[in-house]
Amino acid sequence: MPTQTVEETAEEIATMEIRGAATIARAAAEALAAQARESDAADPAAFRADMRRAARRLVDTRPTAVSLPNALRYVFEGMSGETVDALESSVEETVDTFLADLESARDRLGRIGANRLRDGDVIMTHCHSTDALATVREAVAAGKHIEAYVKETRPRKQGLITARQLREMGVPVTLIVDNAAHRYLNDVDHVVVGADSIAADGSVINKIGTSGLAVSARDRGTPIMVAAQTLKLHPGTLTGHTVEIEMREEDEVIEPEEREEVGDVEVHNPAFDVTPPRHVDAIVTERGQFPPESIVTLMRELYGEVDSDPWTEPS
Ligand code: RUB
Repeated sequence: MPTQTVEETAEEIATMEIRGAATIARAAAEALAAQARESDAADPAAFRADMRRAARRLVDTRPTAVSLPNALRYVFEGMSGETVDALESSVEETVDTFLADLESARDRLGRIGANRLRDGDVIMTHCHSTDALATVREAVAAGKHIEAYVKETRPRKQGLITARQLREMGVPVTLIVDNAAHRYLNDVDHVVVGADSIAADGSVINKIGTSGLAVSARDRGTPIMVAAQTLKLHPGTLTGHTVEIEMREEDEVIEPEEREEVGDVEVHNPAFDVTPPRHVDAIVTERGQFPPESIVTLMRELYGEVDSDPWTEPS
């Protein structure tokens, strides 16, 4: 297991060297394990306080992907013991289980999502999602020929990562700028995207531009599949909390020299948007596929009502 510190991981999540909801969750859990291993706490209370501090640092990095707090909560639920050694082992074991679950959920979800894809289908993607790509990987593994239109995904161009990974699977790829999506949707059988969070009403929070793509897909009659393991379900939305949309730096949108030429304008750079459930055909999870409106039942079963975080107590 890598021994990256909490601070290093937090920095890399904030700067998006580590990005994508599932990858962020994995890195955060690994960072908690590293914190546990390296703890020099003198007693269990000090150990728990260190873990709470570490979790707060990690959760403060980016606000939108609920997979991050869900991963931390999973580790805190598994933390038990009356001595520092016992606590440390429990964290390490819980993190190992979490990482194994994460992978098997993605693979299972991939197999379920692949059932929706037929031999010869053309998909369109937005951003880069490991869960969305898992569905294509499984479809290809089942011998289906899949082709893809890949949206570039301004401003960070995660579409290039998707394009490369699809090519590695042998999928023919056509890269398009975001504005060309509507133009090509007539040739597309499925829009396939991931999610950072899914709200109790079935709204999907994903990379900015997903909602526009979903509206265009509806207009063209193209089904939209959201591939999201249950780690992306946002239990806070059961009790009325909203999902915070991250606003990022304007430098991602406009270079400082361009900025000087343009003059005095505001630049807004929201990283995510909300796609209402009526624009989504299916949410595919490792527990099966769901119409968005029914996802609340699964959310309640898996998480119950979560109204406080185990790392919020002062230390
Ligand atoms: C990534 C993004 C992805 C989801 C799902 O945004 O919106 O679609 O996180 O990814 P960013 P995964 O690049 O800003 O982190 O399926 O890998 O969890």
